[in-house]
Amino acid sequence: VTPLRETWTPDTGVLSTHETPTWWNQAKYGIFIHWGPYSVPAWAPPTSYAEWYDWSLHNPPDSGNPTWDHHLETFGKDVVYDDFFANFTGSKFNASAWLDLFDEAGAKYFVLTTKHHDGFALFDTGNTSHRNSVNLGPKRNFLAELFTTAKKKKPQMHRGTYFSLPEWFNPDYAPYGQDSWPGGLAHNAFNSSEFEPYTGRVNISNYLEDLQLPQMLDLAELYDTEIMWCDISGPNKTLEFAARYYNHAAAKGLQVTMNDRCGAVPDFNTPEYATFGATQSRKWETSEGMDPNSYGLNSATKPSQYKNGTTIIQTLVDVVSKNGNYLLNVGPNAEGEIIEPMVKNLLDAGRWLKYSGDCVYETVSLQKCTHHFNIVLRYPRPYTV
Ligand code: FUL
Repeated sequence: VTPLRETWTPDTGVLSTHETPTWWNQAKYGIFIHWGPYSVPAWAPPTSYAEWYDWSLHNPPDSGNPTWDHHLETFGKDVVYDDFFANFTGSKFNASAWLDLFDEAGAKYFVLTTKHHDGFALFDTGNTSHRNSVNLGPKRNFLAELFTTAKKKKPQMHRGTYFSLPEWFNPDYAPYGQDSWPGGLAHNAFNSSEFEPYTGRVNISNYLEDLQLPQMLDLAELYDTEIMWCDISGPNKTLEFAARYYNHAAAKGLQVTMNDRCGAVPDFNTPEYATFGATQSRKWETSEGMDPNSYGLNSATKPSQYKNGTTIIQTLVDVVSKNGNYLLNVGPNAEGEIIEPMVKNLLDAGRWLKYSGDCVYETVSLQKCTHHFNIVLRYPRPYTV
């Protein structure tokens, strides 16, 4: 348990004494949501992530690349990635409906992609960048809507934020070299002498100080995120961030946590589409899509390929038995709906959790639940038992 401290300082030794909170250790099951302009094309070849559409389109920038071919056929060569912002409407986004679903599914927390590698934020990024859903496209602050509704309607549901430290094609990130397009702007995939726009960029002098850190601090201090779920790591100001985050949390009486992709002082590790062979002494969390290969919605995947209720429960039980949490991802469509087959699978798993949830939540030992787990592992439709 994290020692009580009045003040956290940006010091590795101090910050590494921070640990995952009890609520997170006990929660076991969360819903991850990958939603952004990539939900418009919603496409990837097998084994690629659909939320990587922008990257895949440019790598290699030539025919023979399945995303390039798909794009040409479906949208034509004049459509660039930023054109998708206009079609990312969120017109059917309903925070209450999402939260009711997560609750019925038996999840105890959720983590929303507040900004993926494409740099498009689902919250107001103020004067650090105008590349967000408040200035562009839907003109809505989806993070605020979801968090405010959650605080009001489902106060017991914990709230987390995924945040990509790099922005792939932002020229302001290019000096750091890592996980960005060399030199900054993307060459047009169909005409390499042209560059694509990086819509919403504002004049800043230092990506880390003027964009990355202030955006992370807003998630902590304006939105009270309880899970800072960073991605990619790389150049960062995470020591400064963590000290401010933990001080803010202490002042507000919140117990918060940070994953291992913020670049420093992680509370927990995050294997992806992977599990451990044996129980780990330190708490961990695995994430994966309900889609077998993607977090973002991929229209090329057949719903019959999704993890069904039984598979979800089997995975959850396996992960929990090894001291992990399970962060299961759904990819809503561009209008903001979680599509029917995903809803069904979540609810099927939720029915089993209503019956046997006491063998999952808050557990430290699985002994008393062997019977329930045998049911899960032996019968194809355990939730009807
Ligand atoms: C990865 C990302 O590159 C994926 O798109 C996804 O967000 C996953 C959770 O983390 O590193």
